[in-house]
Parts: sequence; C-alpha cells; structure tokens
Amino acid sequence: MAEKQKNLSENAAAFQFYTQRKVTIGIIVSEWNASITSALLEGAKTTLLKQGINASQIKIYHVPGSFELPSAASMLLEANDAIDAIICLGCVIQGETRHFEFISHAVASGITQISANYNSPVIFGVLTCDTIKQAEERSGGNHGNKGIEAAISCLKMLMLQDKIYNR
Ligand code: DLZ
Repeated sequence: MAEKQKNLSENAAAFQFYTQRKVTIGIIVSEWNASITSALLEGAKTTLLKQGINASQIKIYHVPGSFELPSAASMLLEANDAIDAIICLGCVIQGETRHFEFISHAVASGITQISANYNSPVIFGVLTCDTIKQAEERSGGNHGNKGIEAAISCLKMLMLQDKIYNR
C-alpha cells in the first residue's frame, strides 16, 4: 500500500544537504496573496540557511503574480550562469471565474518546461487552493509550510545533479 505522506515539512528536520559546490539558489516570489507567499518565502529561506547555504548564496526576486513565475525563471537562468537552481513561490486562490484554472495550468506547465529546457532544478512551490484558509494551513499552519518543502526539494535535486554528473 502507498505510504501516506501528506506533510513533507515534518521530514525536513531529518534531511541533511551536502555538496562540494558553492551553489547559488534563486527564489522567485509572487506578490499576489502576499501574506501567504511571504510565509512561504520565510519557510524556504530559513530552511536553506539551516542547511548551510549562506545568505549571499540566496538571491530573491519578486514578480507581480504567479503567472509571471515561469518567465522570470527563464530570464534568470538565461541571464545568470551562476544560478544553480530556482524555487518558485506563489499562491493561486480559486475565485468566481476560470482565472484560477488558466493561471494554475500555465504556471505548472511553464515551470516544467523551463526546468527541462535548462536542465536545472526549478521547483514548483505554488499553492493552488480553494480558500485562503487552505493556503494559511499550508504556509505555516496544520499542513506545514510548502516553502520548507520547496527548499528541501531544491536541495535534493542539487544532490541528484551531483550524483548524475559526478560533481
Ligand atoms: C489576476 C490574478 C488572479 C485573479 N488571481 C491570482 C491569484 O490567485 N494568484 C496569483 O498569484 N496571481 C493571480 N492573478 C495575477 C496573475 O498571476 C498575473 O499576475 C496577471 O494575470 C498578469 O499577468
């Protein structure tokens, strides 16, 4: 039977990041639903620092909304050779129109495409929730903080890159 795993934030404490590289990580944060995305950013940043990444190795950028996350990630990888991985943080909340579906799908497929095109980890730290309460629960509430999980995923992918490319 599949393991029941709802909240990866709890596993973060057991994780240990190791690389011989001095990696630089870009974090791109959406300004929409800023109270949520700032909590995701805090979770991601604190986790990276706890895992031995220096503040100077973390570059933070803001975009207007989640829809802009993929293009900002693409620009960043294109412009800056020193960026080893990107964490995209956003929060899309269901409204009265179909905007939610378009934005969610565009962001998910945009991030997938950029990650594959650049062969670099680009992490999907975007909440897609029906209500603000659900988002609050996932940005430091009962369901953990998806910013922490995005940071751990990013570090795990960098370690995988080391393994695959013998770095
Ligand atoms: C327009 C819009 C709406 C309605 N809702 C959200 C949302 O819940 N979360 C989010 O991150 N962004 C939202 N946006 C803004 C779009 O992502 C985008 O910034 C604009 O459509 C401009 O391209």
